[in-house]
Amino acid sequence: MFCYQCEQTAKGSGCTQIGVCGKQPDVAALQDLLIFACQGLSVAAHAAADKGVADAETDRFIYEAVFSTLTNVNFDAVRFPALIERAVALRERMKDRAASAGAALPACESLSFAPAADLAGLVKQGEAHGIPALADANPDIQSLKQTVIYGIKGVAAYADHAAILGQQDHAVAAFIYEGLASALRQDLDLAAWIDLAMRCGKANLRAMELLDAANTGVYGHPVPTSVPIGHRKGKCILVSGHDLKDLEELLKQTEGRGIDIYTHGEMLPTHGYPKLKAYKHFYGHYGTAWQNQQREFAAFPGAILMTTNCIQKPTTYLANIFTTGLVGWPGAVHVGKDFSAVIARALSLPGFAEDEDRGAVMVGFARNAVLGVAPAVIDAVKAGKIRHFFLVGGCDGAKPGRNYYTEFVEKAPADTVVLTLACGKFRFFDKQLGDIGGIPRLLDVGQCNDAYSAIQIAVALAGAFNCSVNELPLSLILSWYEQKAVAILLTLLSLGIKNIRLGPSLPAFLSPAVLDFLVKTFDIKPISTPDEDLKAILG
Ligand code: FSO
Ligand code: SF4
Repeated sequence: MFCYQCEQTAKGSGCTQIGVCGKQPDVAALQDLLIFACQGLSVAAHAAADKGVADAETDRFIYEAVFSTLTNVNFDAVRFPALIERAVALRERMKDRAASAGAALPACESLSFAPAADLAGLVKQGEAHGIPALADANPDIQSLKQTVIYGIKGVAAYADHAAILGQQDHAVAAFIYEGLASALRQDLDLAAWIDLAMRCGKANLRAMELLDAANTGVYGHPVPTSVPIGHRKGKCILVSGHDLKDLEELLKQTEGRGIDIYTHGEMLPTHGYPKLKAYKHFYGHYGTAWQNQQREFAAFPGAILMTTNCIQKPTTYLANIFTTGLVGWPGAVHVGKDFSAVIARALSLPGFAEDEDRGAVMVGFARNAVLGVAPAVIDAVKAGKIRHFFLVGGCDGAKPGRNYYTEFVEKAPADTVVLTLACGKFRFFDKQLGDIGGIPRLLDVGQCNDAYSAIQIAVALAGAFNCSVNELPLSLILSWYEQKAVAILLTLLSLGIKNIRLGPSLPAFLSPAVLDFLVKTFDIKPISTPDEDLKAILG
């Protein structure tokens, strides 16, 4: 196997024996084959799209299939054959539609590839379609190609979340088809790949805009909300991942059953949505970020529902954890949208024996809430009470270097405000940073899925100060882990945002020349130390 799509890749260069995440070689091969099958589908769908052919079912499938290959989503080999077969079936249908519409299809192995009949055969096929076999001879083109493929994985994730709540735009899928089909071509030069990378960022902005419309349209705009981080006596279910619809279903199905619902990881900001917080048994938040789940889930006295990434190998709690949607782990029970089995398990487990008050954290500072107090914020900046804003956000992970983010926030001066989003916030989410004239110094914008909200806040502030986002007293201090972060980074670059500080380490798939291009064009910088970076930013 060879995989270097995430930040924890082995030795900073690539996982070759087994994934650091726990991905087995057979699953790596099946994911590679699924991407190849999706590329065949994309060649046909891209040609068809050029002739005005669009198919919502194919769009929906491409989001799910590509999202299934994202880091920490699906580790269960037996779930992949059906996806590969469906990609090929939809490819055949799309080939017919493209031909009927007068589109010329290229001669390409991906258009005639037939999947093997059994799992072992598929794994063998996947081994022949991985990165080493399909790599471009030019390392810089290879680097940009993988950047675009990984960005597309992030786009697919956001588009899938939005589609689940009824928001779809064929233009997003059309870019995925174009990008995946382009990755099979040998005739594109560096400029063409840079253009594709920037357009991947734009497609992601649209996907995130759809997701923002979906979440706020269905559940209302988040409002500032205090969330207990202790617990109360009684039966309990912990919900993790990112999916709001799964949470809503769980809340509906557990209403009146004497079970409290707790969030874990990226589900924390869901407490701010009016239609979700209305459920009285939606009690509080338990634990921290995904990479601490083995310790935290083992100590949770109820059932656990994992709705998306980031799942890790279940230990003593295998019988308590259930997966739904695209997430999977071999041996963990996978459920649809009927959560009876999760509820039955929760009722059979002891639950919390006592109430425990561990304080609370504030969530709900998404674009609507922050922009609602924009005049006060602008006045505070003009009066010199707020000197600078930091967006300290992104993914968390296990590397010790990630202490940087905790220290950075602790050391940020008292006249600065920290906006945060995604699971990286758990490095400092319970710190009491106080306020500046009633404006909290720590503002939780939401999940990584809410990066659109943070962009809208920055754009609105730039409008109010009549300057560009790059001229605002705002610095972006980002942490990355998986491919949604790659997509967000491409979005920020496609918007011309400069001076981003990125850590804890740079992606293994960036070649020295591509990195040099990013540094020269966008002034992107690796993080150094909190003291040095704060000094460089604040002077
Ligand atoms: Fe974190 Fe995992 Fe949300 Fe990622 S839980 S690492 S960017 O999947 O999606 O922030
Ligand atoms: Fe390695 Fe990350 Fe790939 Fe897992 S997803 S195999 S940790 S590079």
